[in-house]
Amino acid sequence: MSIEVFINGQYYPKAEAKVSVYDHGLLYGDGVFEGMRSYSGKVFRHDEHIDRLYDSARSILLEIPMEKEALKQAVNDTLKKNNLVDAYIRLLVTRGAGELGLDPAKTEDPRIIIITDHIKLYPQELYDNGLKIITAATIRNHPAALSPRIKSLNYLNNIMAKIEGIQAGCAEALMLNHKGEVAECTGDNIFIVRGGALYTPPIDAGILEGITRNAVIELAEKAGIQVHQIPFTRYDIYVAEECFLTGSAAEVIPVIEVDTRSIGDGKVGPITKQLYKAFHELVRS
Ligand code: PXG
Repeated sequence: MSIEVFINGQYYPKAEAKVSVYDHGLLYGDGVFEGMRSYSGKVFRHDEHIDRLYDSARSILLEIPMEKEALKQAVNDTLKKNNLVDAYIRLLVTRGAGELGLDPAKTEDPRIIIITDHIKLYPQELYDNGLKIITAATIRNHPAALSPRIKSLNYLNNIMAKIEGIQAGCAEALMLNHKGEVAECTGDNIFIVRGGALYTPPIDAGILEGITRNAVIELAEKAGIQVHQIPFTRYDIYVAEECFLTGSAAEVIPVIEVDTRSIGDGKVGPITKQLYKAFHELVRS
């Protein structure tokens, strides 16, 4: 059976799920999105994702023509319609179609699109043995230009860095902020371990407030691991004992090399393993 895609209350087979070429989401990247996961039929941290979507939309003056509860229900219905239990969900809201020109007032009828499918960002081998990453020359968007807290349909900033990573033979790339501090990776937040404590950049380092990041912070604190959300530089990563990334698609994935430096002893560390295990238990509970 083909995947059925939700667009503004109707379902369309994957091949027929289309929007106008005049949609400002396509013309200008004008819109917002969420990438979420369901486990055993339940969307992980559904409310948090929905809240972040509405906050992204509010900050770009885009009014989502649907109540939060109804949208949540539509996500669950779309999963059911596709008989998916362990799935990836791409929820997006475009500004809608209209005349050419940047002015959002030229558009009407935002498109609400729900795609439920599968995603596999990294092969299992990388979860077992860890990822190698490099620092991209492309810095993360300056928060005064476009806040990295907005999950907008314009991901070119991250895509430019991702290309740099791929060209260097790495599946992910680290991005710094305009101050030269560590921000995040192209589609994942970053954590390091030093002296048995966990460090991750604060939100005002210019990052997306990852929902997986927040879940891992809670799990660490519950396990009695100290968590510090403070700015740090690449130096701190190079001398760290462990490093890992978090994201809805990636979940928790170890990093064993950054900019050709082995992290710790170059093997997946014990705290990374502990939090990986705790995260998998959490999403399946
Ligand atoms: N930083 C950025 C820039 C992201 O795009 C994260 C951090 C992690 O946030 P969450 O809330 O997911 O823990 C993201 C999320 C994809 C894909 O299709 C990307 C993300 C999530 C899901 C799918 O590559 N990035």
